[in-house]
Amino acid sequence: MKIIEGKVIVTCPGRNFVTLKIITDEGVYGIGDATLNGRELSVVSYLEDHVIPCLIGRDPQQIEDIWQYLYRGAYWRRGPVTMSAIAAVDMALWDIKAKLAKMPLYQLLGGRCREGVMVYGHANGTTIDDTLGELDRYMSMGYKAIRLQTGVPGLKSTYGVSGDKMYYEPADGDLPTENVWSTEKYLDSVPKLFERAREKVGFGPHLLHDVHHRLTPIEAARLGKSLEPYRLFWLEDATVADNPESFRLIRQHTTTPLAVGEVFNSIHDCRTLIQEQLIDYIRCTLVHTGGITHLRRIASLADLYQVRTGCHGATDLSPVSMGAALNFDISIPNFGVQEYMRHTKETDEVFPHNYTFKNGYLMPGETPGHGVDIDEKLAAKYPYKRAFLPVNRLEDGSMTNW
Ligand code: CS2
Ligand code: MG
Repeated sequence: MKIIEGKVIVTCPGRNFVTLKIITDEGVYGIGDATLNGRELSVVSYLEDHVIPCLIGRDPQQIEDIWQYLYRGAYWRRGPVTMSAIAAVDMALWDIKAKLAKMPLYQLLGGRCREGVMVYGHANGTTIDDTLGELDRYMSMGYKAIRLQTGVPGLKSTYGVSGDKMYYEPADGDLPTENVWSTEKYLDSVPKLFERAREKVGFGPHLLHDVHHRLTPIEAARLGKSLEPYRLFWLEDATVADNPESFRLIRQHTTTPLAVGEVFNSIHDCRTLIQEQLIDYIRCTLVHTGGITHLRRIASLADLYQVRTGCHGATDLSPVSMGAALNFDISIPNFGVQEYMRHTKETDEVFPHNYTFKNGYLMPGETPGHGVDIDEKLAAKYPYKRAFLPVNRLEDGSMTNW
C-alpha cells in the first residue's frame, strides 16, 4: 500500500480549521486535524511545502517510522507548527490503519478502559449571577464537570466569558484585539464565584477554572489556597508554564489540583512537571502534540507519576481532533477528563462524526477509524478568513499574557 496524495483543506465555518487528507493507492484515506488557532496558514505551508512531498510513495501503515522521519528529519525539531503538522499526519495514518483493521480506533489502541469519556462544559457569564445561571443549565444538560469563568468587575473583558452561551471563539479580529487585565481585580472576584457556586450546588459537580497563564507563581499560590474550601477539580494554567520551577513554588502553598499543558507540543515540555508531580492533570492535545503516537508516550509517562490526562478540547480544535481524542481517552488507564467546547452546526455539518453526548459523557462511535470525516464540497463554501487571538495589556499599558 502506498500514499499517493496528501491534500490540505482549509475551511472557515465560523472559524478556521485546517485538515490533512492522506489518500492511498487502495482508495482508503485518513484525515487529521492541523488547526493552530491564529497561525493556521503556517501549518498549511509546513504540510504542503515540507511534509507532503516526503510522504508520497511511503507505506501509510508505517506510522511510527513516518513519525520518526518527520520529527528527527526536520532537524529543527519541536514547536507548535511542526508538531501540529506531524499530528495531522499521525491522526490520518491511525485513521487509515483502523479502517484497514475494520475497527474503531480505540480497539486498535487496546480497547475500552471505561464506559464513557467524562467531559466538562463551559459555564460563563459577565456576572457571578449570570455564571451560576449557566451552571444550572449545564447541570440540567447532564454535565458532571463544569468550568466556571466570570466577568471581573472593573474590566471590560476577561478570558473565557463569551457573548454566545454555547460557543466560545477567542480569535475575534483580523488583527489582534487588545484586552486589558488587572490581577488585583481578578483575585478579588474568583473566590466569591466558587463560594457562591458551592453554596448553590454543593460538592456534587466537579468545578474547574482556567486562569489562562495570567498570574505570577505567588499569586497563583494565593489563589489556589483561597479556593481550597471549594474543592476544585482543577485550577488550569495558574501561571505560564515556561519555567517548571514556578510550580514548585505553587505546590508548596496549596493542595488545589493543577492542570497545565494545552500550549505544550512535546513530552519534553512536560517531563519535569510530571516527574516531580508538580501538576495533577496534563492538558496536551493530539493536534498540537504530535498526534496519537506522541500523546501515548506522554500519557504513559504521566501514568508512572499518577498524573492524569485532561486533553484540551476548545472550539479551535476541530471535530477530527475530538473524534480521535475520544478514542484515545477511552483507551488509556490514567484518563482524567476531556474538555468539550461544542462546535457550531455549520462546523458539525462540514465534519460529520459518530461521537455522541449523553448524560455528561461523550462516546466514540463504532465505525472503523476515528469516526470523523470531512465534506469537502461543503468545506469549500467557507473560505479562510484571517483571525488573530487577542493580546493582553495591564492597566499601565505593559504587555502581559492573554
Ligand atoms: C482555553 C482555550 O479551552 C481552554 O482551556 O485555554 O479556549 C484557549 O484559549 C484557546 O484554545 C486558544 O485558541
Ligand atoms: Mg485553557
